[in-house]
Amino acid sequence: RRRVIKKELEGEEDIAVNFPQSTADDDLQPALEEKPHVLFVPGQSLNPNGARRFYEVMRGRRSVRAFNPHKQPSQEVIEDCIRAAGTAPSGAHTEPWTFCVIVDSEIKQTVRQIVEQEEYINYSQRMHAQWVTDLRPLQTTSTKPYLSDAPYLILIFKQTHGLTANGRKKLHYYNEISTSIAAGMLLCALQAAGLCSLVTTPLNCGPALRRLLDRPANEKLLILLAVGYAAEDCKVPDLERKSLEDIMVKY
Ligand code: IYR
Repeated sequence: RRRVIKKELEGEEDIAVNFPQSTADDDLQPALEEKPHVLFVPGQSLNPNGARRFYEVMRGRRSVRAFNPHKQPSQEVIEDCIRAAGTAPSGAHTEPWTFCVIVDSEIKQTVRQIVEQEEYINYSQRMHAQWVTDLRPLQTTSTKPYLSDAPYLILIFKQTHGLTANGRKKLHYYNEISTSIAAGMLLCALQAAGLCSLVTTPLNCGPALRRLLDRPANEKLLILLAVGYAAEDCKVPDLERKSLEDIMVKY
């Protein structure tokens, strides 16, 4: 029976079938406090025309790789954006994310060194020729000035598990999906605040960056964001986006 479940779940078997420790049924407790539900109160919207206005904001977002190092967004704005990200839904409401905000120049410089060193190997050895070729229109290289120029770096870690009050392993279901959703919401909030951002997923840099920031072993780097205002002469690729007809199928 177990094997059947495994086969049907395709890759989700770990969370569905493999419990971290055998727990006698009588001392099973939910990680969340079990209490009566409360009446749902609808939140604020951007209406009238909320969806259109939100789309108009988001369509202006571009991945920016040249930042103005002299124009500093306020810490409060960054904090509100991370608050917004922290409202993301998560598996069993485990909130399995950590947002590390780096403003210190020396730490940014060290992040840049770590990433550039790995990216040099990525571009020259680890990424196959087709991959490097596909990136040519974006003009990316292993040199990453934005990692030291951007006023903020936000390193988003997924927590693969947590700890309960009594020191047991707390399962973080769908931690990667949950943290990715939160990351997407952070990108929206940054755009709404008039800030530019760049998503990077530095290949092979996770462990070194985790150690640099003293994060525990249950935290794995998911995404590294550079955040700030674009440099005056910032250029971006001349991209087009798929039309609604190309991304939506109606039934
Ligand atoms: N991480 C590398 C390479 C890279 C990969 C993809 I896929 C991109 O869309 C962009 C870059 C870098 O940051 O240069």
